[in-house]
Amino acid sequence: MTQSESAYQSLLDSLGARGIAAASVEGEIARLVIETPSWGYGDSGTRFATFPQPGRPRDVFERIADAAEVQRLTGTAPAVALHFPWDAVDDLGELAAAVADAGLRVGAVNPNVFQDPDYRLGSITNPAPEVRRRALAHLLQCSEIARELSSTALSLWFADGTNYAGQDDLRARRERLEEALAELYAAMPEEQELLLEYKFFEPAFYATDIADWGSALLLCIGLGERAKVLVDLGHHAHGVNVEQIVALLDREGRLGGFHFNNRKYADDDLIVGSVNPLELFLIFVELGGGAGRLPRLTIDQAHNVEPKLEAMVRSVLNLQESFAKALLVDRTALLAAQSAGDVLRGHEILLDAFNTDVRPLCAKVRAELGAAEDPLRELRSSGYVEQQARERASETMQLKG
Ligand code: RM4
Ligand code: MN
Ligand code: MN
Repeated sequence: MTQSESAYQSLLDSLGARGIAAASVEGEIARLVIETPSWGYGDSGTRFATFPQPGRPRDVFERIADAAEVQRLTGTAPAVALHFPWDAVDDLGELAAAVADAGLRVGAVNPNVFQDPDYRLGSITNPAPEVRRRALAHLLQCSEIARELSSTALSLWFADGTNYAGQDDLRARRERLEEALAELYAAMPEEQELLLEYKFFEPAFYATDIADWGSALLLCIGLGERAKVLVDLGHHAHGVNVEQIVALLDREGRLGGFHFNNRKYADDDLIVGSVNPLELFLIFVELGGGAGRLPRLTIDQAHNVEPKLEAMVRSVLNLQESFAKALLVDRTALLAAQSAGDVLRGHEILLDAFNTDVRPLCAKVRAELGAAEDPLRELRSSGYVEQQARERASETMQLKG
């Protein structure tokens, strides 16, 4: 028996002793779908510096090639989220064909109304009607792009907000927001969801127009059933119980999806699960088991000093492992402990699942999917990054950061 076979066998034995059927857990892991972000592959930096990495993609086609490599290695990342105009091309048909040829599909389409100089005082909340119209026109155009690329979600994040009390009227800004979103929602085709992301600060430092889940949820309820809240793990104040927010939104049928990343301080956009793996596990526990129940799971990270492809692969693996651990929770015993009012037994049941080393199980699933048993080792030995470094030598533009 090889080392990995014996690791797998001893995990099977211990799961068997706990009454867990490995086959059904493996089936669910195999069905997990993670969207990787096109913008997570390109150059990014902090506001202090950008350090271009050898081999980083220079355009959307090269970003798609890298996303396909992550899918080849993990078998769990078949969708790529796009950001416009960062990913803008002359011919959308050509882009759609490139995505399909790479064995991928387009995930959420993300408009960008935060970089143009016109948006200094906001986009759809801007006091100037002509700026609001321009921002709305871009959102409408992105919905059209999403339709042409067979994407089923328009994922919105607004940098809108104010830096000083008195800078603008908070209620007027809310009205402008509602008005623009209603017009957008009315124009969106049936198959598209409108995902609304919140963030409590940055770049606005006094009042962000969509600062928290409650603010986003109110807007979604006003819009209609296809409007849902998107939870970015880096967008809360310290101490906020994110898994509780997840449970609540899910219960209301308004959990549209995630932007996965991790943070120690603010919106750090570090590798998901790298700082607080327990929180990530508890989020998957709240999502309640099977892959079929999961909302859209997108990575939203900026890899500034870490090797980009390794970082993306590590992120997918962390998500796969957290999800696998959540599948191991003994729900019957948990319910019994909770009904009996046994405070620490329920906690212990969660820790039993969290502390299980599921790596052999995930490796087995990846091998069965035709992906790599050990994706990081395979990436390092494949020479892919070195080859791209030779082929992609010229300058590029900076994306997120
Ligand atoms: C924001 C937010 C958005 C992302 C931008 C670039 O903090 O997370 O989702 O598109 O960054
Ligand atoms: Mn985000
Ligand atoms: Mn963010």
